[in-house]
Amino acid sequence: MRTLFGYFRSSAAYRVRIALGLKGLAYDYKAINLKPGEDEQRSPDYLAMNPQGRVPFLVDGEVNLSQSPAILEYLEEAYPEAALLPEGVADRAYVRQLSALVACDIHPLNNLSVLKWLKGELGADEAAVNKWYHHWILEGFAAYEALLGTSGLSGRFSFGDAPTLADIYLIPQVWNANRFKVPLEAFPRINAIVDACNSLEAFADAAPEKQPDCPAA
Ligand SMILES: N[C@@H](CCC(=O)N[C@@H](CS)C(=O)NCC(=O)O)C(=O)O
Repeated sequence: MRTLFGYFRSSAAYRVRIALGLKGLAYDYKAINLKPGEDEQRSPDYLAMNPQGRVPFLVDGEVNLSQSPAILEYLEEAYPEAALLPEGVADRAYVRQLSALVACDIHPLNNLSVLKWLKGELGADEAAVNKWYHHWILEGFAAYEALLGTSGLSGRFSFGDAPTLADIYLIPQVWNANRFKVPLEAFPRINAIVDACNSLEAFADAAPEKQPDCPAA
């Protein structure tokens, strides 16, 4: 039995959906409604399973995991096909470098609880929150775009011509950027990779719009 607890708009859950799709692993999807006012992530039942009260959460047989980086690494080790990391040690580190750029330096600054705290505790208005959001994405994507250019390692995808963990982190972050109307014209390499990824079924099927808890689905 394999169950993914997620939310259609959660980019961390989106990462896991892509990885499960690329590896051809079937799963049940349980939606946890993060919408302010619903806050199902704070329900006693969910907190008993995942005390951090965030998504994603994966149950894979006896294995129970939160934190998308841990889940992705677990999936890669437990189900090596299709590989999401390249062969060589230095190449693997490069893919992890790009992944961490998104996972550590962009996403945590822009996730729901941080935005709520900026508004609620620091009194930031909508314009200030948007400015904050745009800043961290633009700064992070500028570095990602530059690395794609200088490394000489990118191809159709962030590394070479097959999708890796780096793309799995990048695509949901781009979806978030589009949602918040962050202008992405300055990032032609990233835009080309987005098109390449979204032409693959695993990426397309993992999109927020395709999830059963998406109101428009
Ligand atoms: N580092 C975590 C981040 C998880 C996370 O922040 N998830 C967000 C949705 S993308 C969440 O559940 N937020 C609920 C909340 O902040 O109350 C991961 O990668 O899994």
